[in-house]
Amino acid sequence: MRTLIRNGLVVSPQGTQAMDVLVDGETIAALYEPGPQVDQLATSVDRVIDAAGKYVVPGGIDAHTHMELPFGGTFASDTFETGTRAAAWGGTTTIIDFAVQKYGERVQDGLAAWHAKADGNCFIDYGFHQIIGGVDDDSLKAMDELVDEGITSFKLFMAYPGVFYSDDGQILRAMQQARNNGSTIMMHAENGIAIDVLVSQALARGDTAPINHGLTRPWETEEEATHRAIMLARMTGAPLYIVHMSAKQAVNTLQQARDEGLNVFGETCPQYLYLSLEENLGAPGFEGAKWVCSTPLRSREEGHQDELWRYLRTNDLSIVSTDHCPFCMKEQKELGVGDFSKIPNGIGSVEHRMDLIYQGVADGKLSVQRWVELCSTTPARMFGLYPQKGVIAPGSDADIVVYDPNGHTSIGYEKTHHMNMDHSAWEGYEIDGHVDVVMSRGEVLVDDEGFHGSKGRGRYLKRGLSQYLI
Ligand code: DUC
Ligand code: ZN
Ligand code: ZN
Repeated sequence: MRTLIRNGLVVSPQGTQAMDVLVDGETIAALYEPGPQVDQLATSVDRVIDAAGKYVVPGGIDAHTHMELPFGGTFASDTFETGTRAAAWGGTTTIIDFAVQKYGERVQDGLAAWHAKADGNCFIDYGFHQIIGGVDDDSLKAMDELVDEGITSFKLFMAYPGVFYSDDGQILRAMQQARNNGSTIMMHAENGIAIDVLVSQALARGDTAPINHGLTRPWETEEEATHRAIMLARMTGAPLYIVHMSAKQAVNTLQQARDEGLNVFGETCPQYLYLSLEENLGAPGFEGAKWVCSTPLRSREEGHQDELWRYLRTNDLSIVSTDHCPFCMKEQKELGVGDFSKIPNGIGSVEHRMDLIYQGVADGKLSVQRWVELCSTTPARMFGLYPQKGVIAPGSDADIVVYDPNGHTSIGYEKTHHMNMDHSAWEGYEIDGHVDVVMSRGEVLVDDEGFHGSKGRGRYLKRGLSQYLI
């Protein structure tokens, strides 16, 4: 099957260029200067997609999702089937999900359980990071084995004592291991010991509403943990990637470390760029539960959101992922009625990331090149998928999105929603752009006729080491 995408503007971090793209089978075969010489080729291919007036961009890579994550007595409501289908609808053609090693479990068993959930169920390609829930001699050894299996990044938690939490000694040991095997440590940087005290004190006072989730996780708990993680990384020489950053003070600390030349990187998510403690977590009644996630949404009055957009521009934040971790209100978020600490933590966004960050382009906050860099190219390079993914170039997988900057997308539960949730955290968001065509390894999954993908076509991706490390 050969497809020619004609008349579009191909976008990469380096620039935008009018180019016609030839796809042969699963890969990109060639790029041509548009003109009459391509006319003849157009008559010999199987399919021509007209991208006049549109951007042709590498498929989105969401490097932070949690399909079916066990959390707070329930499971994230998207399966690999529903979650990857929704991702494709929104122009994301690769996810990297987090396999979980629970405390007391063998790392390899946790990984096998994740393969059992994902293999044969995905609509798009997928890889795994590994959560290490219990750092000990066995799990440290397993880290080396996993690197050989294409899992080259390991997430540790400074929050959630008694569940995923690692203490500083455990973090130090895992970082030493990563330094030796070339992998990256991903960190959930929040001081969970301090947070647990603040949570018990709030509950004892009778402060049980969802907004207390944010009030008991003040920015200091994120900044302190970020600083500590950076110092531990500095001692070991390990590369560090801090996930879901939301506090401007924490990113400022990261910025200083980057300015000193440390191998430290930061990620943020759409919810921290748009939503806030006051308007969302503080919504009347139990409504705020929709937006309970960790790190929490921050105060708009304090100006975190604007600062994060700025840090995206200056590359102090390098990637936008979603931390997609959806829960329904009914029977899931509702577990926390009368006790905010029992609300499962997470927001579903995997379907909307490309649109929401494109809106930053439409609003003049980011260039279109930076959009592609943040949502596709850097994730590919950071997590060992480049140049198979993250770029439109000969030899790369034909994961391609045709995006219409003159189109429009109304996000809402009744409108564009395909995630397995009973509400949308993004209800009412209007986007000045539209995902027109989504292609994954040469196969059109989404076009103006609807959805064409099939379950199980997505392949497991064995990842290499990060390209950003020395
Ligand atoms: N944060 C969330 O909001 N959900 C899952 C885990 C996490 O760290
Ligand atoms: Zn986390
Ligand atoms: Zn997460």
